[in-house]
Amino acid sequence: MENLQDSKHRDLTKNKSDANNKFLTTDQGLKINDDNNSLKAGERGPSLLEDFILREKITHFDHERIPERIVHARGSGAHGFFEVTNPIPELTKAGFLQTKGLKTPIFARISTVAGSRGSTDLARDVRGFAIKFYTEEGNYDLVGNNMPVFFIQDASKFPDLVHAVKPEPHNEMPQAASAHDTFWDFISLMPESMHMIMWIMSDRAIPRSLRMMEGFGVHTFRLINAKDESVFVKFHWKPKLGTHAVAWDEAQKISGKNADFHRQDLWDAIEMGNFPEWELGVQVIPTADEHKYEFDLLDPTKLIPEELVPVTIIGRIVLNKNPDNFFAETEQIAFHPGHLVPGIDFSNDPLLQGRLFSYTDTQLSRLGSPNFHEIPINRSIAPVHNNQRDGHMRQEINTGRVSYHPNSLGGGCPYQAKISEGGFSSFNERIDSHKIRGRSESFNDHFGQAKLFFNSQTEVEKSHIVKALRFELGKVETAAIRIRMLGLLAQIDQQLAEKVALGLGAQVPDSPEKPMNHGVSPENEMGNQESTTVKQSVSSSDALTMIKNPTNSNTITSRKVAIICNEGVSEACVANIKSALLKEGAKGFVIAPHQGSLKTENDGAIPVDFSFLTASSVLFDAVYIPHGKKIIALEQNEEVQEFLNDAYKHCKVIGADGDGQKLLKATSFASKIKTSDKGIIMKEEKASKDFATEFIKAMGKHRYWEREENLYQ
Ligand code: HDE
Repeated sequence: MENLQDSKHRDLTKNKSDANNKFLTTDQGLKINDDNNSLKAGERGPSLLEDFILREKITHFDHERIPERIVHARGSGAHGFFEVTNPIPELTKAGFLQTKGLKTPIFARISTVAGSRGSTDLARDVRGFAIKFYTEEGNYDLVGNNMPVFFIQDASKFPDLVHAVKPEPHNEMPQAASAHDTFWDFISLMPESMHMIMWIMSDRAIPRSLRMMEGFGVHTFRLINAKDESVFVKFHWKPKLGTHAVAWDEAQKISGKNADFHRQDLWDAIEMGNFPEWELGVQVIPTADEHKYEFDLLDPTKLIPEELVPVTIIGRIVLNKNPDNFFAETEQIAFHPGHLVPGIDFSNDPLLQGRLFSYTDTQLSRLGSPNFHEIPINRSIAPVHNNQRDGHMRQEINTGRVSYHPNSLGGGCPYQAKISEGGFSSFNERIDSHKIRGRSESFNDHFGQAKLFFNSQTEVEKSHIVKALRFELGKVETAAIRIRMLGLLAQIDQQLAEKVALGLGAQVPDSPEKPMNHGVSPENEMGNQESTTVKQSVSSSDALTMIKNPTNSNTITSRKVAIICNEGVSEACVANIKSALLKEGAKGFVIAPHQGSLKTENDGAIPVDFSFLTASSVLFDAVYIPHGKKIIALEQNEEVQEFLNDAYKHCKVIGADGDGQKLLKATSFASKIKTSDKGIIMKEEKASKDFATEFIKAMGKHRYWEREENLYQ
């Protein structure tokens, strides 16, 4: 099979346009002589209607915007490839999974859900993670999230969920935030959301980088092999850089300092050649095991613990090229879980089933035409021939008189493919059932896996969940909603509920309120027979934590270090850390009271990357204070103090050598530093190799969260 890696790039080249050395023209190709002045009746006279050049320019401008995505409006995308490392022909006949080393071009778009297109990247939210595979058998879309479960079990509740979380309709507030009454009102009446609520209140919802998140297909899918045998699968993708988060206080500050933080991080990493990479894997469940577990495989509020079914890695996903044009590619790309190739099929998960309708439908209003598949980024590299015709902005010029099937005038073309010729056929599942509007009883355990998730977390992670809930519910104005939530949290973990209640100054209710009191009919309107809690066969799973996550590595590749400097800084110290970081693929940035250059201790000069005004600790992973004659003078600088305070508060590595230590010792937190805190590195000796090695090793742990114990009591 030909290696396909560049085939999509070749395809896109047909539509690329470069204005270098070209004349300015109208849309009709007419060369423009004056683009600065409209046509007027006299120099001081009115503009003339006949100015078709002005009219064309302004008309086009007036129509530049398209509706943003109803959800996932804020996103960033990149090109890349998927490479098979472990072919699985015994499980699927999908062509792009058959041959070791085969590279299929992809485009990935990673997004937040609730915020508008211009909203901050660091909102507490689930991240969408959608990947389009341009395979030889047509486009395959894996449209997942960075959390393996979802809020609701049935598609019919999706508009309600989204209405509840979006800014409130009367005043359009708050933007990109779930911390408001309507969201928690809805959630407190939806016990099925409790597992997802644990995920969204955990640090998974505030990733350090889009490159440091896991991806999940969420629903159960089917794979089908050439013998028409099927297995169920769950898709997982695991980041090479590990799964990491920022602190919530940090996330909020980043939103102010650089709302494009994640977008920029992804862009810069790719530009620098630090290509983000994930391993793609599957959990495989034989069809015979469909009913083996205490949860239903069709229930999207449940995951399959990796202790029960391990993830088999089948390939790697690499993002290696930024888009040429955000609108043409990242904005216009249209995903759909129903874009399938032979060998992959759906399950009957009722959330997935609803999605199969929604995605084409939404493109019709967002992209404006059923011809959205012709937009270059959406175009398949496999040939497209059918009898679909016309519509807005049709690009293809179909020749001949035949646009129907069957036909004899066109020789029967385009003809249907046999299965042996790659024709798609749905899995031949036997269905023999009553038509019902309801839900299976096997979906009724709403707390079992919420408990599993909570119990799997380290103490630090549990405390972050408590704080997140205190924050979110603390912003809720209606006391009854807060109390109702405490009642639900108590069913996950009594201590969790009590700790949250303490922060809210409220009491955990003795018996939780029934959702039925709030417009939910007792008999099954939500499918809501009483929630039951089923005993879990796994009580704790490391794959669910971030801190103990098996994907974690101690690489510091692409991490950023702030080097705090003043006039008279030791050039040797700066050079020492910079070169040591560079060897690890990380980068040091000089930050000083002013931009330009800084005089060094030997009357040399070093360039300054940022001033304290244009940089902030939250934009870096660690801080280093090198030796310098005048470094202690920064003690008086409020911005420097805030810089260091934040770095400490957000549990980052802080290092200092020589006189740099004096500045560190002059901070308000100096007296709190424990000798056991391995994230604080001080050395008398200047510019030593040992210091750099220790600093880098410390950064490998990402954060020293245990520091929070003496920060918040
Ligand atoms: Fe989506 N979702 N979704 N969703 N979703 C959209 O399609 C929808 C769900 C996901 O970068 C929309 O083109 C329904 C789960 C991603 O372009 C829309 C339901 C998961 C993206 C839509 C769900 C997702 C979307 C809006 C419940 C994780 C962004 C714009 C039945 C497995 C794709 C668009 C991109 C986007 C509908 C639930 C992932 C309206 C009805 C569960 C990553 O069609």
